[in-house]
Amino acid sequence: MGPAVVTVETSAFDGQKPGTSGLRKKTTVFQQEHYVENFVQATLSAVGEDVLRGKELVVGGDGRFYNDVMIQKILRICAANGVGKVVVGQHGLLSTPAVSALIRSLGSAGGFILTASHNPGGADNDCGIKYNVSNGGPAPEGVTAKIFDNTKTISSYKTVEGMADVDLATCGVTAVEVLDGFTVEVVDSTTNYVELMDKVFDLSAIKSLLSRPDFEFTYDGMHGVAGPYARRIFHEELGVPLASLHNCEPSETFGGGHPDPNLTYASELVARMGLTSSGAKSGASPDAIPDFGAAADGDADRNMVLGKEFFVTPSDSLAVIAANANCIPFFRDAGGLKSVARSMPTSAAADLVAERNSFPMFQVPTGWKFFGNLMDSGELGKEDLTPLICGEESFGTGSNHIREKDGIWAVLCWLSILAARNEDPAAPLVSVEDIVKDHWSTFGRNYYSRYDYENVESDKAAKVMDGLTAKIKAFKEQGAAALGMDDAPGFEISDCDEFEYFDKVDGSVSSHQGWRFMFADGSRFVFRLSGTGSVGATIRLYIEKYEKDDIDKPTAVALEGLVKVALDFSDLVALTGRKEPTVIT
Ligand code: VG1
Ligand code: CO
Repeated sequence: MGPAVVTVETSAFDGQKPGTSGLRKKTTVFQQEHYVENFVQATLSAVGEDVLRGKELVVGGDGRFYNDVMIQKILRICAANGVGKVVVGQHGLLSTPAVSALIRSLGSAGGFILTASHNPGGADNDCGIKYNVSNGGPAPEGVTAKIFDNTKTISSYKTVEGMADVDLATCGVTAVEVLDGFTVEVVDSTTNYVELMDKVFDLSAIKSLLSRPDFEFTYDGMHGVAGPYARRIFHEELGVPLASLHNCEPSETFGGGHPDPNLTYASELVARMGLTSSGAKSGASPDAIPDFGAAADGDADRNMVLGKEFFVTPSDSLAVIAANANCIPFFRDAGGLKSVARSMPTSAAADLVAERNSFPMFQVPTGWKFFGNLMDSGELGKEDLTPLICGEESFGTGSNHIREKDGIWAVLCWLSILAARNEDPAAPLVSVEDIVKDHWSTFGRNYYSRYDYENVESDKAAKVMDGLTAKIKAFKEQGAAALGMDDAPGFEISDCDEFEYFDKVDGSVSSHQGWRFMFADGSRFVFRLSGTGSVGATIRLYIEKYEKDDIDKPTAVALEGLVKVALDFSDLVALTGRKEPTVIT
């Protein structure tokens, strides 16, 4: 007897709700019988059997523990549901941006990405699944809502009994005998992505920069899936010695670390770049510090960029890339950048670039899925807003070359800008710090910081947020006087709300996207609850203050007063018992 399609009875699991970016839970939760199958079936049913019949899907992940098991389950369920073909990255590895790129170049119907992104991996940590649609981007809210509905009512799923595990170690096509015919093609994880980067950038200009004797480059793959891409691009294409590429071997547990590229978790790289976890100079000898350092998260869609003894905030990075987009052939050849978009909590630095260039700026809720419609605006019959650069304060930057944020792309953007500023090999090196400071002196500086309070008990977090909702209501009804801020002279809230986004392209509305408190001078603080955690609640506090001329202060000094006001105002310390945040960036 060959493999046969069977219907397996199951019952619904609670909480299979896709968050900011897919479904994320403890690995032990994913390991429960039927758990993965339920979610995958709910997804395929949400997309529609008729839509997927005979079509192709892409599957790959960041190499974390249990991905291999999930991939084989997905293959069986796809086969049983009439999907024609699944393209899988070799060894099951594909970065999030590479999946987006593959879906687009192959014209696939969509894809599954197995990752909990920046969350740690391993038997005691997290797993995740996200579904991307045919434009290569994360499933929009309409689709994720349908998936969640299906998970609540599911009573059976289809799979193939007797189908052996497909060998993912060797590239090539495997035909699996099932009712309608079904094939799996294992592809090299990096080739398609590298070809795309070669089209977007002038790699030879970057290669010249990297060959300067006074320019040292270093990269940290954080033991995630960025490693193989970094080796292919930075080493094989651009000539960077392998010794400069650290932690570039994907590991099931990310080497026991937290694959989140920020000042706290990328501590190895941060120290190598001459900084401490607060972003201050560590006092290491500048001669021994590289000129450029970068890191990625588990699934390689995030990036952190550092200069010698210098941290570039993601919000500034977005603004600098946007201001210098013409250094990059992808933008230059299309006649220059047409618009910029950022998530609401991201600083307004990019807005100033948009204003100066008279192109539109869009502010969307947190999560990459909201950028997709802007990128597809032309195809959707609206004014074409592309080429477009998008970014989030959470170390995510990207453009319409794909429909996800892209960690390696962001590094290549920075290298392109550096290459353009350093065309004369005999002139002294223009550094990352020089470029950012030039930017500030032109546009002013948006001092910015994010405080994360991880793993707060959910009921305590809810109390903080309920308090903020009540204050917004009081402000709307009775004005600023009702906020009781007399002990904070100089800080008068000029407006506040719960952010709501109206998507001009498809007319959808997304409400309750964060609590915003604005001041007359453009300063603000914002509170949000994270949608990517797997236990308890994570409260994020975002603080921003703009200075036109006073651009040389340490961030902590510039924001001190505002942080105090935000904490007093929210009563966060008393309500949660947390005196200090878990991470400050
Ligand atoms: C976080 C970030 C958000 C990002 C999301 C997914 O979401 O704040 O900007 O898009 O992670 O990134 P939240 O809901 O926890 O604040 V990734 O690289 O983890 O897929
Ligand atoms: Co990620």
